[in-house]
Amino acid sequence: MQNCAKNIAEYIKKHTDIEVVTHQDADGIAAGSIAKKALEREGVNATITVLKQLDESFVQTADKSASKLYWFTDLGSGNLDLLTDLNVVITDHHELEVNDIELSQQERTNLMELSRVLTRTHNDFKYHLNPHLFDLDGVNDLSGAGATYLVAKAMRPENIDLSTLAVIGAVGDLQDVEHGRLIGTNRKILEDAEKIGNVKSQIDIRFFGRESRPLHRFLMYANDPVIPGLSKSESRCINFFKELGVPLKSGEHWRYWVDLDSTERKLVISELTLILVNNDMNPDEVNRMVGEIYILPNEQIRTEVHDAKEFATLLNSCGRYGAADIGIKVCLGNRMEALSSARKMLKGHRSNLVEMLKIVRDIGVSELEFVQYFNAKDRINENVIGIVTGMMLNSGELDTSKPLLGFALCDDGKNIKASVRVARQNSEFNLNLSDVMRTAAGEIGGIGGGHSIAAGAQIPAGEEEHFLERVNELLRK
Ligand SMILES: [Mn+2]
Repeated sequence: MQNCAKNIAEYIKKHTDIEVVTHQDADGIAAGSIAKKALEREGVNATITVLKQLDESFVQTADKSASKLYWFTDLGSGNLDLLTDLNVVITDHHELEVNDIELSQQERTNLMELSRVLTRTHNDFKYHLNPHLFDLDGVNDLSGAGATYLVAKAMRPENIDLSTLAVIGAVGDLQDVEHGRLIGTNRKILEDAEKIGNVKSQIDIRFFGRESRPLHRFLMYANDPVIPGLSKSESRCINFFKELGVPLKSGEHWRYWVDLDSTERKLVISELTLILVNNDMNPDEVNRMVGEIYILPNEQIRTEVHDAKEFATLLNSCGRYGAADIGIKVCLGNRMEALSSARKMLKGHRSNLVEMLKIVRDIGVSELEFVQYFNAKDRINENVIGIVTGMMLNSGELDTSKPLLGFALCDDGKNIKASVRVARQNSEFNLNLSDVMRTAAGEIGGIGGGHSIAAGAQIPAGEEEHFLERVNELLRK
């Protein structure tokens, strides 16, 4: 991968007219920011375009001249056939796809092989860095931001400081979840970030909100794992801390997890462990509670940007509300107005998500033999259907052995967005949802793709039932 990154870096340096095109989620925003900053250091003032997904409409209006270079970050690999007329480099981690063609497993392997060959020879996709091309996975090993960082680092050693954004991108794509820590290439990138003192990894409780939620609310929203008797009950969480003798307030102010000293933290963690064990939770589940977390020590404590996970959530909410530019500014170091606008969006995002979960409960989740689903129609926006599907599946309210699929009407009013997720607990799941989505959608004139455990599709409205039947069938197979 390093050689590939070096080739790409050299190729990029031959251009001055560069447009960075990236994905709108946290990983994509981090990836685009890495590219933007690296180019700035080469004296190139690149434009950034942020897309929900890459499709023909972008390519139709794109500049096809040889002097213009497009740097696709966190997208591109899934649409190789669209990009043949453009001068491109791609740093992505999504599965390789060719649109509108249904591939068998054998053909997919061939495509991978072909792409590897093209990467090594003089051809269209010589400048393509993707972990899948190196027999690594794009779920735990490397994110879009990480792939982009490898190229940035090859451009100039001082770009090592951009490793911080690569860690944020990886965590934003939940690449640390399965193992409770970053592994593989991500781990090497983390070492870079630690070496320069930008990130500090430590073992701690992994629930969300260590920096941003008062203690009792922090526990109340814990969902991975759910804590029997405490999750969702504010009063019981308050009592829990009272009984342990851990004060909820310091003077007038609520205390946050980061305010606890190490004795208090250990006390709480061992008590929570006891609760889980007493509720017959399996050891793997119990282990999920504690793991590696990533602190950004140069940022102000008790702000979202002090913790990689919270930083990523901040970026995600910017992206979801069409304000990726604000997220990019925060990535590039703005801690003033951009950060405060981003916070406003995060606040809106959270209350919006709580509303969305209520809507899903109201609609109800139906079951087929191998998949469960809900159809939100126009009640949930297509931009958040994926995150809502993931949250619902991990809420502790559903059977986690089957994937959950959510439908929402697209903004265009003509298509339906489908998002499918496998529960985090379901680590034995070894089917490729990206394949399932692409195949099922392809058969009814739609498109699909993504990752093995989180994927999506866009299909014509009215085809939901057909689509579901096919998904169920493919999962059965
Ligand atoms: Mn990504």
